[in-house]
Amino acid sequence: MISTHDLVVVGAGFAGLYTTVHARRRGLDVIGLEAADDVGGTWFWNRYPGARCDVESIDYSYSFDDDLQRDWRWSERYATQPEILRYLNHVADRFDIRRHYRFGERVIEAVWDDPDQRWTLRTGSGLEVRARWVVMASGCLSQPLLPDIPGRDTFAGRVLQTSSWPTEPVDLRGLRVGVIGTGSSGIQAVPIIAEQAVELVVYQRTANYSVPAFNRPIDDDEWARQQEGLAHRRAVSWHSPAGSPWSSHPVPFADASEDEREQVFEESWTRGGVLFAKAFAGVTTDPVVNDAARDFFERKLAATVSDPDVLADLTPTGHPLGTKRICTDSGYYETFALPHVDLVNLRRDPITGIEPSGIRTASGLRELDVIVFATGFDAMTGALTAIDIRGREGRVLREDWTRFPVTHLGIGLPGYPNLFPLNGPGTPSVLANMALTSEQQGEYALRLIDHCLAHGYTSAEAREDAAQAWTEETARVAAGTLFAGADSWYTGANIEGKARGFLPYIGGFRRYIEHAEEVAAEGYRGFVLSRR
Ligand code: NA7
Repeated sequence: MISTHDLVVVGAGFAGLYTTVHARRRGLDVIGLEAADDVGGTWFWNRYPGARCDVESIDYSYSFDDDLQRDWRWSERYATQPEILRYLNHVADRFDIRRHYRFGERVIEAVWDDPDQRWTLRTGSGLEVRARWVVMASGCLSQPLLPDIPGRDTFAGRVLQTSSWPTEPVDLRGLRVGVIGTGSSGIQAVPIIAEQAVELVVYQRTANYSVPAFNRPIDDDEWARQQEGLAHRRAVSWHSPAGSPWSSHPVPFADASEDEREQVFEESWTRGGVLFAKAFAGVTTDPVVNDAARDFFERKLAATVSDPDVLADLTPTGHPLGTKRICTDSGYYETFALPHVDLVNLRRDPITGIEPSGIRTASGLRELDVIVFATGFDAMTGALTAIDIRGREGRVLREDWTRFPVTHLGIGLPGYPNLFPLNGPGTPSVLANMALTSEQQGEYALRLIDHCLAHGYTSAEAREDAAQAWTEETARVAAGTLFAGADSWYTGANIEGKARGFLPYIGGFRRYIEHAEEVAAEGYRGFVLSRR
């Protein structure tokens, strides 16, 4: 039997849980649909060894409830996947939100009924729900990519994917393991897999920039200091370009002396991981500053990797530092000094196929017991285009988006009334702290719904021209950076045939909020609000 609700929230990760909690607080009849068997989103699926967030735990957590912030004690500076999953479970229990979700329900179809002004969603199991409003909190990196390597399905050993790692423990002790992919997931998993495997072969297509996390436990003193400064830290984060309290060195690179530059790079380096890209303001916009950061990185790498051939293979070329997300590692480069670990540079020695006994590259066959695919995602758009979304007048989202996703602030899609993606193309999302972007996005969608309910509107749909203008603005700000020139999942380049263009909004979290608030203050400018 089909059930009818005010709102459907698709997804039970950071954004979905926030939206469901706050929809309930408003008294909306909300149903959540989640493909996984439980809450957690990204942190439910990506439970590979070494999985850890690259944003500090104190920042990568909800800010909306002071008691929650005080009661939840993070144990490490960068939280592991199990700890973040425990946190999201705690949030679900604390706000009694699980009962509003149907788990194990993957949405496969969403159809707009214009006369009724409602969506009907259908899941793989055949469950159907109707609702006036739909929030798609289905994730930016949730549609895994499994490359179509010839013979992939003939492998006789075990195949694992970092993005859908089994829930039961995986024992790799004594096994020969191949890891394909050296993005954040591969780079985090490799050192841990190396501790178990008897042989480990890392297949690298593109060398990435990775900076040590300098992770550490948070002791009681540090925790007390963090709690004391938390209100200020949150306020700074909400007004920052990336939703975290860190900013670049106040003196421009050009005005800094050689010594000062070296000191600033060293300090940002020891701050850890992605924060290195913030050393100076111009790291990802000015080639001169970028080159200086790259030079510093290369010196650190050379001091870590002694074998000159391995060092050459691990040295990134072809994309400026920071234009693919800098990886945050714990002992990645050091792993290649171990006698049972080999690096295969696929640019020189490409994979020709997978066979029952292992992976064959141009230079020969490596026999393996396990292949781990750490090969990334159909980012930003994949979770939406995986669903057959049919809007007004028969529009089909996955067809519209073959050209490029055109959105008004990411939230509004012309042709698809009342369907609000969170953290989608045209939002800061993956370039900022997703815990805060999820709060901002969820709240914004709910306020738009509040506005409609208060005025008796039955639909809110982005206008074509507003969406076109925002998409052009997103491209314009990206063009002022070094990002647009790099092949990455930010630009759709990791998927053959995917429309190319910079997907997230890189103008900054705060600037995005200002744009969005202006739109709201003008009665949701750029949206057509109508009554039926
Ligand atoms: P990423 O960052 O997209 O990394 C995927 C990796 O897999 C990357 O090294 C790819 O090389 C590699 N890849 C993809 N397809 C192939 C094939 N066919 N052959 C060889 N290698 C391949 O995904 P992650 O899961 O690591 O991280 C995603 C985000 O999660 C990360 O940025 C954080 O924000 C959290 P390529 O670079 O495309 O040459």
